[in-house]
Amino acid sequence: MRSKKLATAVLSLLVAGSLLFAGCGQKQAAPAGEKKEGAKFTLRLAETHPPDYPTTLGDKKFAELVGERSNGRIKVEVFPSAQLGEEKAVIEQVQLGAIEMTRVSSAPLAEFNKQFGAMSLPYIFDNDEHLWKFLEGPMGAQMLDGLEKSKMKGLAYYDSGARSFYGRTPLKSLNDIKGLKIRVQQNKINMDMMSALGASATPMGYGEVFSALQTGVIDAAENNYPSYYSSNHYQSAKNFILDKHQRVPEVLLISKIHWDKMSDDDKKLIKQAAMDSVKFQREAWAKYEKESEAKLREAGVTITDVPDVKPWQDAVKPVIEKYQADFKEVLDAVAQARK
Ligand code: BDP
Repeated sequence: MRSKKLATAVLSLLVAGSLLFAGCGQKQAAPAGEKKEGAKFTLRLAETHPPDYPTTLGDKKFAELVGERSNGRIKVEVFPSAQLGEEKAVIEQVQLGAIEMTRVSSAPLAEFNKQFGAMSLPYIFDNDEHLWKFLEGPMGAQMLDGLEKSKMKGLAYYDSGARSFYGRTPLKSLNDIKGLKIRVQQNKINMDMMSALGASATPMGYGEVFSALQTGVIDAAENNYPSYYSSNHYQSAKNFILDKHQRVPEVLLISKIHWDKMSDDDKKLIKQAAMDSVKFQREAWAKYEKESEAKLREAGVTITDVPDVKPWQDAVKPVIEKYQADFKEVLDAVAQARK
């Protein structure tokens, strides 16, 4: 399945790459400056989730707004279902300019831009309201702009709810997490978090988790309701425990190589369309979150509430302590957003 996906990814890249500048009558990637002054161009946007998933719906809304506002001159083409590759590989391609845009989780971004690591620290946000107050504040904007150092330009944040554990064996309390082999998103904070919980971390791309759970290569993974449901992970990991250890925002971003080639008017248009797609994405998120929870319950998944997260917070304290100094600026802003 993976190699077929990879072949499709390579093919899509080749096809899309050769079509990219077809509107300008060119076959090669344009040199800097080419997209200025009303140029016609296409931006491919890589998305890991399926077409009906709320981040993909946000991407499509963004594409629609860009199309309308540029009178069809700028086309955003969304490639869902990891057709262009897994997130980590896609980010590398975006840095190189081989893929123009992507929507990714902050977690893999952390390996390319340190500040985003803070978004994987457990329990730093009290709830969604707190998270969004932070994201919409000055530090949220600064982090998006700070991606320029990493050859990308952040445009907007999308909702991703809270992440919780799910496994093949019953998960009723913190104790049940101990000793498990758990798949994590690829960054070092997640590795430390699993050690703090007494589990062993197995980092891997999202697309590999389904078969890893099925074959028992891993015992457990963690995610929000929408991903747990749409990825079918619940079919072999039927025990979900709502510990809500992280709120990891999604990021819509563009390759700096392509961003720098655009006129100021086009940059404004793209940035505004991204920001205007957020409300739609968050509504789609809220709706899908409820629907996926209902479908999971219907499918007979065991869902355990965690009324008191204090023991979980205590267990992961060493992780916060380890990274406190590194992420001081971000954590100060997180504290500020709580007020
Ligand atoms: C989902 C994110 C997706 C990540 C995935 C993961 O939307 O971008 O790839 O988690 O766990 O919630 O890797």
